[in-house]
Formats: sequence, structure tokens, C-alpha cells
Amino acid sequence: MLARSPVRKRTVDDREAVIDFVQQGFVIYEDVFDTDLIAISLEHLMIDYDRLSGLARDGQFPVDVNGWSVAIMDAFARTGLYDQIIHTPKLIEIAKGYVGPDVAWLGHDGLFINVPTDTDPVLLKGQHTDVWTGTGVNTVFAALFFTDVDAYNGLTVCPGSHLQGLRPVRNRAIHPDWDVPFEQVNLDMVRAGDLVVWHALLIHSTTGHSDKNTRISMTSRFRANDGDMTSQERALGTRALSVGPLNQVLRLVGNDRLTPLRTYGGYVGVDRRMAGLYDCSPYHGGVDYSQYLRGV
Ligand SMILES: O=C(O)CCC(=O)C(=O)O
Repeated sequence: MLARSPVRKRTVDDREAVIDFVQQGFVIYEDVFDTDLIAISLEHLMIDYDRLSGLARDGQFPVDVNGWSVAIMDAFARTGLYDQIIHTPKLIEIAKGYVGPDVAWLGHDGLFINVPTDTDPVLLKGQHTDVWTGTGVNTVFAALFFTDVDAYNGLTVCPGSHLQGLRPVRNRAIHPDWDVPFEQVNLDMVRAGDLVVWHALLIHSTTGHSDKNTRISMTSRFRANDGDMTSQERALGTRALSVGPLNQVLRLVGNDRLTPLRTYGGYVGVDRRMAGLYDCSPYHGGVDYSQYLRGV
């Protein structure tokens, strides 16, 4: 049964957020991203979607919203817009609050284009946990919504279900022998720009499809940039979003074997190309030429 939720949205500096995460298994954050960045990103994604759906209407290929989402996401991940999104300071602050100062963003984010007529199960997920599909329990899921959701096309979660351990699975669904009831909460209050994070053991699902509205969101994952990765995570690859102070010291020393006196009497600093990441470490600066190169 779907309950109306008492869910409170949180901001980056709200300590209650982490308490929600521990006890409920999910958090909705608001006011994380610049609203123009979200609006321009949505426009960018919709231009690509309209192009592919137009070509399908012209008979070039069949309708395949899931396949288009993969291609659109691949292209989007190479844009400056994506780069700005994942380097948003408040997003990195949130991530550090869960996994510590060394944050790694996993590759191959999933784009969710949830359109009224589509029936592909990949974009209409039944109840599941992400551990089933290879995510580690120390990895956090994060879905950024580029559109509002309505009562039909959002995300539904089972608060507290992550505290019951791993749900047994059969044929990609909760095993019928282990199917104990959990409250289901439809996160229909999510609005464009909100970020929903959840624990990899949380039972959740796509609420469904609206008969008139399209929902677009990007599902990503982040984790600490050390410790064991699952086999899937190794294949997805990671990108460092922040480097903590202890790691910055090691970089200035130069290597993990702690070679003595590498820079004694010389310049103790990091390579210029790493300056953004090693934000507490000195480097020889100059003009930031990237500003002249960046497109969307
Ligand atoms: O956004 C959704 O509707 C479902 C996303 C999801 O369950 C997932 O990516 O694991």
C-alpha cells in the first residue's frame, strides 16, 4: 500500500539528514544545485531526446527510450554541464558527510527518461535493492531530478528496509518466501533540482508512469576513494571529486613509500593540473586556459 509521506526535505548543512539516512535509508536534499544549471541541463537533454524521437518518428529506428537514455547520458557525461553538476560544492559536501574526505564518483551514471507510453522494465523498476546488482554497501546512490515528479512517475521507497539486511531475490524481484510487508512511501514531493540519496540495501522502485508528464533524472553513485570495490564498481570506474588532508600530505611527500627529502630545499607543491583536486596544497598557478575551451 502506498502511504502519503511525512518526508522532510533537507539542506546540505542539516544534521538531521544523516540521521534520516541511517534510520530511514534515504534523504531528499533541496537547494544543492544552481537552478539555471538544472534548467539548462534539462534543455540539453530534451534536445537530444527530441532529436532521437524525431528520427524514430521518421522511421530511422524503432522507439527505444532506454537505448536513447544510454546514448544521451554518454553524450551528457562529456559536457561541461555534467562536469559542473558533479563538482557542485554542496554536492561534494554532502558526499563527504557519508563517505569521508576522499570522494570517488562512479562512472556510467544512469539516465532515467520516464515517458508516459514506455514499457521498458529498465525504466520502470520493480521493488529491488541495489546490492542485488553489484553495488557495495558502502556506496551511496544519488538521483538528481531534472524535472518535477507527479503522483505517478517518481520514486517509491520502503523506509527502514535497509536495516533488515539483504533481501533475498528471485528472478529480479523480492523472493516470495521472504516478502514481508514494508511501508511504501511515494516520493511525489520531489522537484527539479532535488537530489535523493539512498542506501544500497534500501528496497525501492519506480512509482510508475504518468499518463501526461515526463520525468527525467540521473542516477549516480559515490563512495570513499579507498577500500575494497565490488567487481561491478571496478568495471564502472571512478573519478575523484575530493582529496582529503591526509591524502594531500602524501601527495606533497610524493609517493606512498614516503621517499625522504624529495623536495627538500625546493618547491613543495602539487602539479598544476591537479590543483583543483588538491585544494589545500600549493601549486604554481597561471592563466586558467580551460575557460577558453569549455563548451556546454
Ligand atoms: O529512479 C527510479 O525510478 C528508480 C531508480 C533505481 O531504482 C535505481 O537506479 O536503482
